[in-house]
Amino acid sequence: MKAMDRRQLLKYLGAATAASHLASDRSLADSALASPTAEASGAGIFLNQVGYLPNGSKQATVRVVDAATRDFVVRSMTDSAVVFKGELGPVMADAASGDQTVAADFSSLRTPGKYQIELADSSGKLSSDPIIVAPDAYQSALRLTMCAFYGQRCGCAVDLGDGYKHPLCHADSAYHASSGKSGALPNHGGWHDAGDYGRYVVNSGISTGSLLWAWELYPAALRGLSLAIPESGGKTPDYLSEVRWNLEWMLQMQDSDGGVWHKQTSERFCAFIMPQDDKLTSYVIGTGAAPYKSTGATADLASVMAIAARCYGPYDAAFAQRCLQSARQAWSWAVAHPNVQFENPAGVSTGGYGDRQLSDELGWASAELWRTTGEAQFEKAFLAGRASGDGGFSLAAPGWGDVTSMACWTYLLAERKGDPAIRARIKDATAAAASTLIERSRKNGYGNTMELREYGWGSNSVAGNQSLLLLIANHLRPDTAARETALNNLHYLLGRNCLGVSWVTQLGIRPFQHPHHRPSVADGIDAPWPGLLSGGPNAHGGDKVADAMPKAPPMRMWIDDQRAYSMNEIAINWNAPLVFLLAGANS
Ligand code: 9MR
Ligand code: ZN
Repeated sequence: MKAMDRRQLLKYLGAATAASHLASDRSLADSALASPTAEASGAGIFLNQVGYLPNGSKQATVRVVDAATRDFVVRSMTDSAVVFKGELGPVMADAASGDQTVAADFSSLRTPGKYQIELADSSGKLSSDPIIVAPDAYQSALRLTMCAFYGQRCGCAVDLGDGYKHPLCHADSAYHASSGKSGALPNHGGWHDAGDYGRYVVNSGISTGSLLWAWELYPAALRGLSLAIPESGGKTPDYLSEVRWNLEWMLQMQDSDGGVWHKQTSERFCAFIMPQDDKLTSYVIGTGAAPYKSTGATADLASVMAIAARCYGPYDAAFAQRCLQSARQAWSWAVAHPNVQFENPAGVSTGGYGDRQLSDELGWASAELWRTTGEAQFEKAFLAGRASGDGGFSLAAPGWGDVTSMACWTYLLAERKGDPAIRARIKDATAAAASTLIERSRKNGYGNTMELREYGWGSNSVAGNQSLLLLIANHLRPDTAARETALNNLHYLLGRNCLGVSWVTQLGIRPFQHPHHRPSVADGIDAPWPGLLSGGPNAHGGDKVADAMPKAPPMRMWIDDQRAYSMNEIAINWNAPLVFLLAGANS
């Protein structure tokens, strides 16, 4: 079937197309076209379309039409044998989706294979998408979501294979009047932030920070990861080489006084064109008034460079030293300028990442620098920040605007002593936050950890970052429930949701197709660029398409439409926690 015909047919069915060339052994016959779960309403069985680990918990959500249905079976797709018989859980009213749901738990099915859930209700027989149980179920997902960062590279030619490529882009850069400097500069590199071609230090900070944390926590899962990038084959692992591409750009955003400019973007967003066709000047943009650099960008750079100094030491000592030096200078600048907030200067309308609360960024920088160097001045600064208010001990999942928990966790993860009382409080607060999330997951029909108000812009990254919290909790105090709950969010993102969609391009049976992502729209290829996480449901509005949608329960406030940037954009800080989660799942 031609790609266009398939798309039209699936649109009719209310489903997204299965990506052809990465769909491995899953033919169209056993995917979207045949699946009853392709519908957004009515009876259906929803599960992780990528698969499950043999020893992990395994639950599917069944959307009920007939509450009298109590039993289900799992059948092997190899020889049709029934391998598991189970009883459905109690009927739940799931507020996030508005659905009546029951859970089908088949955790005790541990034998690798390909299966299907079957059940019969008054409307007839219902069977699920194919279920893969395999020890390496998440290997290719990890690779794909990390390769996506290579696809976001700016300032060089990119080739992901299968036609996903572009030549050198954004080679013309200059200081914007708002930066306090003028003239051209050779500032290339970094990752395009999202569906736009801007590069933003604050968002680069949380993204590279969580990726490097994954490296520190899960080296076994990441050391051997082969990404087919230009640096492959050298002595540095591909994973670190990819992250370094963005770090090198960040370093160039630092002024000689240690401060860091907030972003490098054009003055406005360009049209839906390929990056090499975007001829708008890429400006280093500042606050428009002295000191021109922002506290958020500077402190975030300090944090990330302090982490990088630890990670790259074994592979490139000179680079690690450069990172540490840059972190120290940035920290001093941020301490001297603790509250320079960023707002777009006149004539600039690209993304803001304008944080109003900057003490957590400073705390993170201090804690990372202490962890790397052991110097008392950094610990003192971190502890001083803990002394105010509740001391920041009600820990939440991190995000680009709130890195309190990163600061606290790094203090705890440090291989040096630290204040025992503070350490104990952080440990307890993390365990408390984790148990709240575990409880929520149990009560949610689709098993994720979000509460209703968290379905906002980039909600899928909230799920991802809550998993990061759960995995850190499990690392600090081994807790199977925390790990399993972290994976529940992975199941949600990859298909166990009320729309039956996989929110990662080219992954799973019904991956979404129309990200707000300029290369995916402009490249003339039907399927979008691979490995990209959609922002996900957003009940708060934020773009014309979203604002025009009829109100529905929050998980339903999503549409596979490239124009809906508040619901269906992709972004590096959304992929990063997903990579972290997949690294944890593979460990
Ligand atoms: O991820 C950001 C989200 O938290 C904000 O609510 C939103 C509006 O300010 O901006 C998001 O970030 C966007 C950035 O400003 C520009 N590049 C695309 C980002 C993702 O939509
Ligand atoms: Zn570019």
